[in-house]
Amino acid sequence: MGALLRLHGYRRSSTSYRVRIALNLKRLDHEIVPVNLLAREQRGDAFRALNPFAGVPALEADGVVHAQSIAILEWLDERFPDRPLLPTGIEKRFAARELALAIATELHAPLNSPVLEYLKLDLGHAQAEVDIWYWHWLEKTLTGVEERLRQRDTGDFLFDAPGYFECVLVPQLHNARRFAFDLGPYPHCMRIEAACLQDPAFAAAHPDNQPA
Ligand SMILES: N[C@@H](CCC(=O)N[C@@H](CS)C(=O)NCC(=O)O)C(=O)O
Repeated sequence: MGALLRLHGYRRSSTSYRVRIALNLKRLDHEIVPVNLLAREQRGDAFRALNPFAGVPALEADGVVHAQSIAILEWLDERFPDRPLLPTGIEKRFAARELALAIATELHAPLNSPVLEYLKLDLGHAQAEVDIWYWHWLEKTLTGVEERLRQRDTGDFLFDAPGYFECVLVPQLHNARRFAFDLGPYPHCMRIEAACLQDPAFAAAHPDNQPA
């Protein structure tokens, strides 16, 4: 059942942070291989040979490389069923995926670093305009997430313990704070974040606790 797991990632990448949390929640031994996005290592030939999407994370498992953080979360649960990230039951599993995918596809995707770089460097937008773009997608998607959490009468976590959804939510809120976004209107999101940050699995995955 054991496997040699090697996570290629960057400490401030929210998608890498998702997978770090998942590996810690599932208590899977792994090695971290830092990829310096600022030095553009992800766009070099060596990294592209590993991951043709030229982004982090990439998870090597016994020599096979997996890319795309959400697919990696799903793979981890299928490959290592102990301490599952997804809850039991079709409706609960749906709820976790619904919220996680809202963040991954409607929030992270338009705010991802290559998109912001394209807006600024290729299309010539000023940083102030890029900030407006960033806040716009945060507000739109977090409003939906917050309302869904309210409808579900959520407590400290979406369900009984942190898992799939929390792996995606917490890194995105970390990024929102870096962009000085006011999270005040999203009390359910902030309550879940605060509870998660008490958990050693999340603390160990935090960007401040990673190698450079
Ligand atoms: N959809 C991919 C996105 C991967 C991605 O683009 N990650 C960012 C960091 S969060 C990255 O590597 N950016 C590289 C770049 O800016 O060139 C995933 O979920 O894994």
